[in-house]
Amino acid sequence: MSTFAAVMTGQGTGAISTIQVFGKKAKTIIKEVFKPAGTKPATFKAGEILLGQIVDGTKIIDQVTIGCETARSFAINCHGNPLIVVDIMQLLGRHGATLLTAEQLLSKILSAQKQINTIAIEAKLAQPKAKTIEGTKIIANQIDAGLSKKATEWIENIKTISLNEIRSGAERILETSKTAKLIIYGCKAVIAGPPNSGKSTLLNCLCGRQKAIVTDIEGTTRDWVTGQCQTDSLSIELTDTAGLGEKLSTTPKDIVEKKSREKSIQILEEADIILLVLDNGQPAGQLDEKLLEKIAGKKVLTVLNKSDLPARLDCGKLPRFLSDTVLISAKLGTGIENLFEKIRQICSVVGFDLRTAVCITSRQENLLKRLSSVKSKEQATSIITELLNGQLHV
Ligand SMILES: Nc1nc2c(ncn2[C@@H]2O[C@H](COP(=O)(O)OP(=O)(O)O)[C@@H](O)[C@H]2O)c(=O)[nH]1
Ligand SMILES: [Mg+2]
Repeated sequence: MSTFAAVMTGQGTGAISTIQVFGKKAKTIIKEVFKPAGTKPATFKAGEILLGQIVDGTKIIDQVTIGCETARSFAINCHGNPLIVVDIMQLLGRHGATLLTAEQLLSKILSAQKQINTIAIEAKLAQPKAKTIEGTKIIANQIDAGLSKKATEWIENIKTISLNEIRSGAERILETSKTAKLIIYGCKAVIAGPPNSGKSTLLNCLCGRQKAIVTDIEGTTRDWVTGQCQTDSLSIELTDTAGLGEKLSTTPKDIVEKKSREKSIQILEEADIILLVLDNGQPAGQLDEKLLEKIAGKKVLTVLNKSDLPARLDCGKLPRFLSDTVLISAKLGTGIENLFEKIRQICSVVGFDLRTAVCITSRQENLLKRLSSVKSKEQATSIITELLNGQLHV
């Protein structure tokens, strides 16, 4: 195994940055680039913290502390200026360290611990990406329970368990994982609907601040505006896009409008849920057919806005897939808790068992897909073994 270095702290300026050096020659490299403060030579014993300078020959790069974590793992804590960080990384590179990303290095460190399986390593690597506390719990549970436990059980009982049981088990995990992913990585909600129905007002109301411009003039929203909000275990990324429901069916006037529309359609296709905002104070106008076509197969919540005005919209005339409705006033902020509750229901996150087995990486997902149509016990054993102990995809 060679020696690796990576910046473990976030990109950009910070008070302090941490560079991890890990591997067989880590101590040798550290000794070459570190000059301890004071007169005593440094011992680099595990558990020690050393104060000194990172030097390139006679040139001082920065004053640092070094945490000696094990005989082959050291954390250099330097000042957070990115220029200093780059200088130190380049120096380590010249002294023989292979430069990696934080995630790549973490996977090397974790893989070196023989007793932990690949699912556990993937869980540890995914942990910082979770958007909610519940998401972190789902991930953590895959280590001792969840997917690790399920895969181990399959292997232990491979002689007695039926292929059908394995196939349907894998299918169930894939299905449950869709909800788990929303809790872990967040849910993308797109706000669509006719002009002036209150889409931008809703975005501002849900984000708790003025992100999108609101006026009575049609076409006020020219681009797409995003915002973030949270309801219990669900972190929601909202997008208010120009032209969604306003003019998808018409021919674009120019290249800018064409590009803007293409982007709007892409955002729509990637959405987990559509919030279709209609003006409850107006009789039903013609809903854009292209929009309806695009959202027909998706999770849709029809948001009847402007509940503070006399109701004029006849919901009975709406297409069937728009029948899940909630009445709000985005301007007054009323009905918002009901709206959140509906979103949670539609996303199936209510009462989700955080200990259930789910897949959290595309490697796991691909293996489970193969397992769901497995043809023999030998093939099943090989796929499950790969699931537990296969190569990481970092
Ligand atoms: N009475 C009332 N007016 C609203 C409500 N929500 C939005 N509006 C008004 O409707 C107009 C259009 O709102 P806007 O958010 O720009 O609509 P968009 O075109 O769908 O983004 C503005 O004058 C808003 O103040 C509401 O709940 N009640
Ligand atoms: Mg708008």
